[in-house]
Amino acid sequence: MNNAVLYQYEISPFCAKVRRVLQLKGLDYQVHNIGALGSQLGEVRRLSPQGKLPVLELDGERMADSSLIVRELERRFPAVVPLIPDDEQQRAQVHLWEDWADESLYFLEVYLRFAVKENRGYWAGRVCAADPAWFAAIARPIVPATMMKQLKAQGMGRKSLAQVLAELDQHLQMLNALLYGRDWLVGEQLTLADIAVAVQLQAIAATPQGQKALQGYPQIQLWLARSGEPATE
Ligand SMILES: N[C@@H](CCC(=O)N[C@@H](CS)C(=O)NCC(=O)O)C(=O)O
Repeated sequence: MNNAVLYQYEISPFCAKVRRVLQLKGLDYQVHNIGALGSQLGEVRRLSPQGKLPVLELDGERMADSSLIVRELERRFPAVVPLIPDDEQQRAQVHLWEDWADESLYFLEVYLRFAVKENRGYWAGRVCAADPAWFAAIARPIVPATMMKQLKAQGMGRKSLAQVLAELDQHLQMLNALLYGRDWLVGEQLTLADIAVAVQLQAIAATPQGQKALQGYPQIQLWLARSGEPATE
């Protein structure tokens, strides 16, 4: 591979999933961070028809959607131990775990970032981190309302914090039970299942409420440290 560019929202867990896979495969890549301005100016729509990130450019060819990107990376750069197992039942399990992480855990995380009053200022700032200062000043106050609109349409945004935290704890109890006596979610080594769930949980753990929820589950924390992105500082 000559050239890989990851177009990303820096705080997106889907972008973290792709970064983790690129890193595990030892592939060099550049990162192009997009902020609220790029999104507003249609930069993201020009990169992908769904208007979502991540988008990965490989030797000039662009692909969107973290699940499709990871499968394409697996096809082009197979590892000795595949991230998506050959065994059909294990593949099915990986698929279910990834879908659950992307479609369920993700919205808990968006809720904790933007529906919780004391968190939203910080995360709105992170969304605008790649923007010029003048635009960030305009966009920061608007970002939480935009996220809340999406969250309400999805349904999670209509729940109370107590309900969302109860839901999160239920998920953690389930994960804890399934990890009992095991190192990995599927089979005997790291797979995309671990990565997909870990990047969402790491995003959840980056909020005070998420971090507190995880404190009761040391087993999950250990697995998270093995599976997710290594801490940067
Ligand atoms: N299924 C997609 C989901 C990607 C996604 O939802 N990305 C969010 C950022 S975390 C996004 O680009 N949202 C912009 C929007 O929905 O307009 C994937 O796995 O890549």
